[in-house]
Amino acid sequence: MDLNNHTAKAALVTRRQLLLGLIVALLLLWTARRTNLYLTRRRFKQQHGCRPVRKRFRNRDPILGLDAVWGAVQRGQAGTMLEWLHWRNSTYGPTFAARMGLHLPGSAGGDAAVLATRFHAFGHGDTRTGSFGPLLGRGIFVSDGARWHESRSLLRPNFAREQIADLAQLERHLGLFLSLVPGSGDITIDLQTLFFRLTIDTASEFLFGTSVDSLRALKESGGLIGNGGTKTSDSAFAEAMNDAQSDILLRARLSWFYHLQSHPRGAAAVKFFVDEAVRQREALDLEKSGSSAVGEKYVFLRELAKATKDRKVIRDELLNILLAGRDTTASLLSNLFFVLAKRPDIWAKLQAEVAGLEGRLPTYETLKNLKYVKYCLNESLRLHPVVPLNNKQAMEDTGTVVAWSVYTLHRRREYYGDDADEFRPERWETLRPSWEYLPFNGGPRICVGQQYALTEAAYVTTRLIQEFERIESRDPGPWVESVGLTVCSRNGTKVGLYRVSS
Ligand code: HEM
Ligand SMILES: *[C@@H]1O[C@H](CO)[C@@H](O)[C@H](O)[C@H]1NC(C)=O
Ligand SMILES: *[C@@H]1O[C@H](CO)[C@@H](O)[C@H](O)[C@H]1NC(C)=O
Ligand SMILES: CC(=O)N[C@H]1CO[C@H](CO)[C@@H](O)[C@@H]1O
Repeated sequence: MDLNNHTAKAALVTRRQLLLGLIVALLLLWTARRTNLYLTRRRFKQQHGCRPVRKRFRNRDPILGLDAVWGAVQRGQAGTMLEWLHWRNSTYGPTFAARMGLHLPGSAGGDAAVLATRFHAFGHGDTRTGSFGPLLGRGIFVSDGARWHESRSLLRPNFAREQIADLAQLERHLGLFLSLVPGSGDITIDLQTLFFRLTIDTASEFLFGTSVDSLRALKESGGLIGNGGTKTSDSAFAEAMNDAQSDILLRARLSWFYHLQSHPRGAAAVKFFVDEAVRQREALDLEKSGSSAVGEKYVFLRELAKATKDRKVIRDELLNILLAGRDTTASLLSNLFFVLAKRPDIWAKLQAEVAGLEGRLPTYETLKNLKYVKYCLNESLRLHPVVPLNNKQAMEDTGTVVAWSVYTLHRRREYYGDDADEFRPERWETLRPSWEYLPFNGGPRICVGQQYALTEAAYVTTRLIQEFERIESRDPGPWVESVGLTVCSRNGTKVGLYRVSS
């Protein structure tokens, strides 16, 4: 009995000592790591002559920065997140440090070092794999280094000039689009819904060789009838895509807390995509058409399936590129038409320019001459950049996350003048910006779809101007952001369109 008690006490003492030892060891380890990081950062600053970030956002929660995470989620829902970040710039100056769920984002600035000159030193690190990983796996958006390089090389030939210049398939989808728009102005429609379908239809055909044909599905289900464009039915594909995206978003905002968030809808959506990818792969095996014939189109999906048998890799890559191809161009068009519907003066100038085509369908070459159309696209991407926020993580040494707001950068008065907050396409007559205009990012990871996107947006804009003589906004309020993976209009693009009377 006594002996037992004694051993129990001894065990207790050793356990206590063990625990204490463990705590001391952890503290030492932590101190060593902090010291090492501190020294690395100091050496880096000396080598590169860095000036300190003087301004620091005053977090109410200085340790985890939960106030900033909560602020972002709340303002995201209210449609005022970008303005909030913008306000932080005017209070704290263009570069500042802040805590946000263990990450340290700053704000707008000249990002040439992060994007170009010191490209290899920065990557996406773990800032993306966490939130994007479950949907996007290891595709082009999420990967760095050799993996990224491989993805990019496989994708690039799809965007060769002669492939982009082939506008016939775009016109086919646009025909369906037009057939869904009532031409008698008094019916209000939401152009944004239609733009999202148009771009997924064209991007899937352009990259996979087969269109998901969501506009056709909409048409067959009875179309988009009046009253602000209520969705009557939705194709499974578009629905799954939406689900999966809201899931990524929530987790991107929650920063590392994404671990706590379950995502049943996202998982279901992923399964849908895996099935689709597998089916495509099997069809390819059946065809057995080894090498593509000379002059045949480069179809990313086919080349990818040739390059790998790994279904997970195929899945990841397809999802990445679909995500990139759908929302971006659709958001640009939605934002632009939201403004056009309220600006008859700009609409009239566009009409005057497009009249030069004398009713012919635009071609890749004739589109190039439509300067004012391009000014409008550039101006929309400046004032309402569809990818408004971005970040990278230092891979080599300091581990710091650098985040910047393109939205804020594009509104800086020292670059764009006192009317920076106004939509004024004419400013592009003289504007030649470099690192202060980054709608497509810059450096080696610049958007691979830039020319394709601008061509598609210019084509669609031109065609709508040819088809409709008047556009009327049915939205009394100003443009309000909806920050998803891209930024579009929170209230959609509610308009009445009057067909040209022939
Ligand atoms: C107005 C339309 C578009 C805008 C504003 C835009 C913008 C951007 C931006 C800012 C990035 C960099 C994102 C990052 O930090 O990783 C990016 C990357 C990318 N974009 Fe676009 N994009 C547009 C359209 C498209 C389209 C239509 C496609 C494909 C069909 C596409 C494919 C890609 C791909 C694959 C990347 C990743 C490139 C890489 O990491 O090497 N984009 N885009
Ligand atoms: C639109 O912006 C791009 C990128 O800065 C620029 O190269 C181009 O010249 C601009 N287009 C027009 C028509 O101003
Ligand atoms: C959104 O659009 C509807 C018309 O469809 C309009 O009644 C409403 O006021 C708009 N909301 C805002 C915030 O502008
Ligand atoms: C858009 C905007 O307000 N940018 C401001 C950010 O902060 C710097 C420094 O205070 C100003 O010069 C910019 O105009």
